[in-house]
Amino acid sequence: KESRAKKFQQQHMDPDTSAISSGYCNQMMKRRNMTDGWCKPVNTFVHEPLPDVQAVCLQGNVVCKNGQPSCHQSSSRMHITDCRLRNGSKYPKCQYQTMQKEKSIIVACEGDPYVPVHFDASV
Ligand code: UM3
Repeated sequence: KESRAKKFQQQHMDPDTSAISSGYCNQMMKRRNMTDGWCKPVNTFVHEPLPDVQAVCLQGNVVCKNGQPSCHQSSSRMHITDCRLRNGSKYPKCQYQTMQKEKSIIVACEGDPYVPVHFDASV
C-alpha cells in the first residue's frame, strides 16, 4: 500500500512546473488520480523543491483544521496552484478552476522521518 507520505507527494507536489496554463488543474487532477470515482473538490499543488516542503515539518507548529496538533506553517511564502471544482461540474466530467498564488502553506506531518502527509490550508 502506498504510504501517506508518497500520497502527499503524488497529490500535492509539482516542483518543476513554472508556466501554468488555464488547463493545468483539469490535466493534473486527472493525471494524479484525483478524478477516479469522484471529483476531489479542492486540491493544492506546490511548486517548490521537495526538501523545502519537507522542511516545513520543522517550522511553526499550529493546530490543524481537524483539531490535531501536528500541523506546521511555512515560514516563507511558496508558489502554489489551487484547483477548485467548477460550480456545476459533475463526475465524470471534473472541470477545475486554476488559481496561482504565493502563500504560506500549512501541512500535517507524521512519522520518522517526520514528513508531510496532508495539506491543510494556505494562509
Ligand atoms: N485541500 C487542499 N488545499 C486547500 C484545502 C484543502 O489541497 O487549500 C485538500 C487537502 C485534503 C482535502 O486532502 O482538501 C480535504 O481537506 P489531503 O488530506 O489528501 O491532503
